Amino acid sequence: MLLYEHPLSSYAQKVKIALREKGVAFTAELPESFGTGSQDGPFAAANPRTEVPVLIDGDVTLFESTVILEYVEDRFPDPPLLPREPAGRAFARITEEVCDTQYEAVNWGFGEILWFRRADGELAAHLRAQAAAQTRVLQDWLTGRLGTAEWFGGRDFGWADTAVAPMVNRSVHYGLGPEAGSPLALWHARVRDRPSVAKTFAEFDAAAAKMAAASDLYTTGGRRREYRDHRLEWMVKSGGVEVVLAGLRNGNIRFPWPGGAH
Ligand SMILES: N[C@@H](CCC(=O)N[C@@H](CS)C(=O)NCC(=O)O)C(=O)O
Repeated sequence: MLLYEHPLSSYAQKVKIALREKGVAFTAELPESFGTGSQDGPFAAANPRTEVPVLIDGDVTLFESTVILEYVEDRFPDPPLLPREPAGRAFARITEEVCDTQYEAVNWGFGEILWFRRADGELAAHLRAQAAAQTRVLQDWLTGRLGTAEWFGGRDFGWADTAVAPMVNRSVHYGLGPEAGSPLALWHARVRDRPSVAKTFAEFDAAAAKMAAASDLYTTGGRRREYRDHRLEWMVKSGGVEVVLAGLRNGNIRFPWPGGAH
């Protein structure tokens, strides 16, 4: 199996944790054209949205991390990540949905300031504060869903843990982790000890250490960050519309396919 991915992508991390939990071998590859939006080459042929993750399993080519996770669960049912009973399955999917949309957007927004230096001075401070406040709201929401259980799935590690892990871990990386000793901090300590997660987080750490150099590709190197749906919404609602306008003026942001170039 081939997985097009980027080690910093929370969506890709979710899929890698699932594959590793199930003991499925795969080759991870960073697409050569990643971040360009180019519609040429094998990556765009596999996913016209030119987003990672993409899973290629023989004749089957899939994109969208949730669809990939569902395929992996169907194709390799043991050990299962989704609980058996309908309410538990729906609960896990809601946790994943909020992580993939709201939580991921906050993390992305913080990264636009920290890694991609999209703002400085007062605007940067404002956007960082917005991200910090929203992170707290989301971590409180997750804490409520965890309750007194060991895992988001209850007694067993599962689907929701796979989705939450990259989100909370990235907050920890940003210095916005849950309070020490809190149920969510204790869950994070448990989750990062799992071999599937430890390997995935080690790959994240190695890539994060190189981000200062990589971000120059987007300021001077001709790459364009994709501003889309929840992420674009986050930037606008949090007070960063000027970041979007500057990105358009400077030609270093793009919108999704089709017709994403401007
Ligand atoms: N809804 C998609 C989102 C995937 C996504 O946005 N991936 C980002 C990386 S985290 C990406 O590949 N962006 C393309 C780019 O920045 O050029 C999923 O769940 O797979």
